[in-house]
Amino acid sequence: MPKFYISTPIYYVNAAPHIGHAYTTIVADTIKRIRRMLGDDAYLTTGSDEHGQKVERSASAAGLEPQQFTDRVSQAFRAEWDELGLECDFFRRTSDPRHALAVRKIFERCMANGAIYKGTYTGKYHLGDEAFVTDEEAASADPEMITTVTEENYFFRLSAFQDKLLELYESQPEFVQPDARRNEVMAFVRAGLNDLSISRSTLRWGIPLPNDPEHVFYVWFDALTTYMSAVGFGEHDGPGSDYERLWPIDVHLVGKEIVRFHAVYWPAFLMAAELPLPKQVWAHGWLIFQGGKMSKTKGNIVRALPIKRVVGVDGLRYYLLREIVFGQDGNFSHEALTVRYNADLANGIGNLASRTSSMLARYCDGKVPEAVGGTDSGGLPPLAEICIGEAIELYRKFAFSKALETVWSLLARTDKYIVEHKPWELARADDSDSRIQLEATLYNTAEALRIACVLLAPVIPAGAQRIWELLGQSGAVAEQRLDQLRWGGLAPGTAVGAQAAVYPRLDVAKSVESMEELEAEALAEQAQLMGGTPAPQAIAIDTPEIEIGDFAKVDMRVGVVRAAERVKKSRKLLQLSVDIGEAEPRTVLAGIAEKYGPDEMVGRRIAVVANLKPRKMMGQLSQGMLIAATLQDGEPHLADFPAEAPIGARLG
Ligand code: ME8
Repeated sequence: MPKFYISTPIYYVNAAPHIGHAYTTIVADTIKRIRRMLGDDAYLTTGSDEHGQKVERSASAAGLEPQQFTDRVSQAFRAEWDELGLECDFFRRTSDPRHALAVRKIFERCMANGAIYKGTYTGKYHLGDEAFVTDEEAASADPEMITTVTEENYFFRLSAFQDKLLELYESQPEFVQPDARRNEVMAFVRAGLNDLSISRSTLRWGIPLPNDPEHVFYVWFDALTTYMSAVGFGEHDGPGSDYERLWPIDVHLVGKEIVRFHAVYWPAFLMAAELPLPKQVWAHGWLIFQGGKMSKTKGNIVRALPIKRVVGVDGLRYYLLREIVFGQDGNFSHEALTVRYNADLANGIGNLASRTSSMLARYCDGKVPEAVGGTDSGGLPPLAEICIGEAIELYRKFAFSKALETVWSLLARTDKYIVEHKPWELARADDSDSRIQLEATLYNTAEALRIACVLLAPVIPAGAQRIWELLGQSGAVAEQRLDQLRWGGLAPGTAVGAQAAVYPRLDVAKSVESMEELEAEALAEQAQLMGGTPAPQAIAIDTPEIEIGDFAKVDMRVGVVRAAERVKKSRKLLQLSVDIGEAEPRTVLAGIAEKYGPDEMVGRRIAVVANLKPRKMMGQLSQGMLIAATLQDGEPHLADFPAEAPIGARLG
């Protein structure tokens, strides 16, 4: 059986999981399911990227040791993938000692081949990407993210690999995909490569270098190696091992912002270590929300679990794969997601499934009839065969949206076929010719549905399994082979399953509201996850220094709460009407309802950030933020003022 091995990036633990992470992991899970249904022995690896300065900083902000902090956040990622039903075979943490074995082994091989040297380097450094950048890149980056670093480091001789890398992209055009990303990578390499700093002596939270334990590996040399350590490289990598069976990997699936690390650094490291290269790096686009790429700093983040709780895993998966053209950026919207769910899942395949099963129950004693003789098959058998071929080909190219369109064309044709043949009239007509026609019509309908169901199993696994059972099929639909799917596989006489709504229709407005509500709660829970309980020792303030001008940008005012009420169905949110001396009081939503009741709030003088960009929560614009401290108990403690504090006075 051919093997197939795919990875997602390993996610940083300095942010809790959001839908951008879920997107890549869902797509990777879908690809794995497709490959398995094409007969491959398919594996998926993911994990968490836990070393580095940012994590050290986040851990200390949470009052935890880096290991404790990363244990907690890494577990949140793992739990998220479980709850979304994603079938990850390997989850590798960079803080796992087994991972260190792999990093050291690659390093030693690179060293033995002369690709590593110790030197001093001064350069512009991007704090967000944790990488040295060119002057040009520094100029176009957020200036706050750029700093100058001089250090004695170990360097990887990346500059020596320019020709070999270009040869790789030329000889294997599929190595970086899609083509736009390949061109970008090639232009970057053609422009000349700088050597790469791969160690730090100023950092403790990392893997010590085997030859110089004062240094720890820095970021990409460490992180990229996970794809190999996950399958045992450096630990059990001899004959018969997972490593031997699965490496080289077939696809690294990544977001487009990290394509360079995967398509330039990584193959260069492996070339230097004389190890087999990945077969492909596939870089997808970004989910855009509220006008930008989601980011913790911008606060424009959406989480996957609140969505799953309202539209189910299939609703989320279907939307991401159907609505967003894979490879391109795509806007995320709760409303578009729900509308899509209703149109294609509830009214589309869900409705066809319940119509089909109820007609089989009513007219055929709950059994699949024979399709002998009888009626015109409405072109369904050849259309189904074409769809099978096309969907498989499109799936292989990761053109998910088009593949789904193809399957929906079969579903639409089947709906039309029912309307044209009116089984209800044939059933009433009580003659043998009508009976034959009725049975043939229902057979063709059920068979088209079965084929669509198998084709869709990688994308909407839960609903596909329900439809499978509704059609009386045994076992798991996921065990079916896409490439062996043919018209006519439905056996006459099969007893169909009990009827059930596969995808109940949703009220769009209410569903969006529930998702936003759950989102606000998830946000508060995740803030707690990241914030944690401070350890009892003295805290160290190690946030970067700012200029007075930076502070002056934040306009904080004394306000008084004029009215307060709980936000319906939310445990955490209070809606406040806050007077900061403007003509009209503002509406501010605050996640404090578990600590403060509405009555306690009215008349209270509080500190409000008055120039924060308004944020929509639960369909309402929140026009400010209250200042509160989170102490050991994890609860918010409001900063407040005595009654004589003048309303509207500026803090600072
Ligand atoms: O970059 N849209 O980790 P990370 C689509 N640790 N995908 C998104 C997204 C969005 N808005 N936001 C995040 C790292 N992603 C490194 C990787 S790999 C050896 C080390 C997804 O936590 C996308 O896959 O910042 C992106 O590449 C990844 O999350 C970045 O995750």
